[in-house]
Amino acid sequence: MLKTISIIGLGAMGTALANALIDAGNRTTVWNRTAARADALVARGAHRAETVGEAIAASDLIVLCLTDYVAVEATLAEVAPMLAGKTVINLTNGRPDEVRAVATRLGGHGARYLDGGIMATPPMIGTPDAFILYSGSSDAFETAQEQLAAFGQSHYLGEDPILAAVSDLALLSAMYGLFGGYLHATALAGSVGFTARQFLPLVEPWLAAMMTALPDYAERIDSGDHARDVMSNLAMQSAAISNIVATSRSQGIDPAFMEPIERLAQKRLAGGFGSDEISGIIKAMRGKED
Ligand code: FVH
Repeated sequence: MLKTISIIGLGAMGTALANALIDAGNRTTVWNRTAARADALVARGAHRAETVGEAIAASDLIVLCLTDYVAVEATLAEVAPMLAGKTVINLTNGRPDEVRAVATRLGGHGARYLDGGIMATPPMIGTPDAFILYSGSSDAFETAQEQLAAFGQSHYLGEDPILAAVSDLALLSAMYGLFGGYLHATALAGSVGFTARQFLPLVEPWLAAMMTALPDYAERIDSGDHARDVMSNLAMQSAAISNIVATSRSQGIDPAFMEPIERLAQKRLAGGFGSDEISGIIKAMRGKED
């Protein structure tokens, strides 16, 4: 059983993680490039490491939470050999090529590497709504599982270290699609005088109702059958999408957010799939038309 944990990176998220570990009774060592960001945690009982090397030496379990992998590389450049025999959990957002490079390099130094994707905002950490995706060394996950429970629900996805990062980016893609759609809709409604507050009681229940379509879309995507029991065919939806793009332009709203979906819908229409559900657009996204 691991006795201490070191957190490297005390931005908004790293601070939330460190607070959750302290709340759960863990002996927690903290380090941040800008040292003052550790002050409040030290006041709550964390041990301040003066250097990254000191943070690594203090614990068998090292958690990294930095802006990006450039920061990870910069932080570990001098101290990577010190990670031999340690468990490293990297909760920094990154691309699969970056994850593989770091996993390979740290593995070469004898560290057990677990990559993670945090599906929560800082205030959610430590609540049942927070979940964290992990992939990489199953030994590392099993060893650290008890401590990781302080952050929220843990989902271990498998030995391939890129699984968590790609799943994290996929979920963020869904989130940015939602946010982008909401912002475009609010701009368009604003062009005829609605404030965002006035528009909210319309857009919020509409999005919630449309979310109920996802299980049906998932069935269609996995079966490849987008033609059965169609309620809202693509030809009809494509006409509406083009109306959105044209009306955005005429109302002085940049249609950039909606143009890609218009292009994909038209590609499917040109392929003869106008009577399918809109879920069939995924085939155009995958570049694997029927
Ligand atoms: N905050 C959020 O809502 C999201 C939720 C989902 C997960 N993300 C990911 O978490 C990583 C860290 O995000 P963050 O919110 O803590 O970010 P910041 O508050 O901006 O803090 C950044 C920390 O990174 C340190 N840092 C940056 N560059 C370097 C470097 N070259 N060398 C050493 N440290 C570096 C920075 O240090 P300092 O500026 O205070 O000295 C902060 O500790 C991130 O991957 C999100 O995608 C958060």
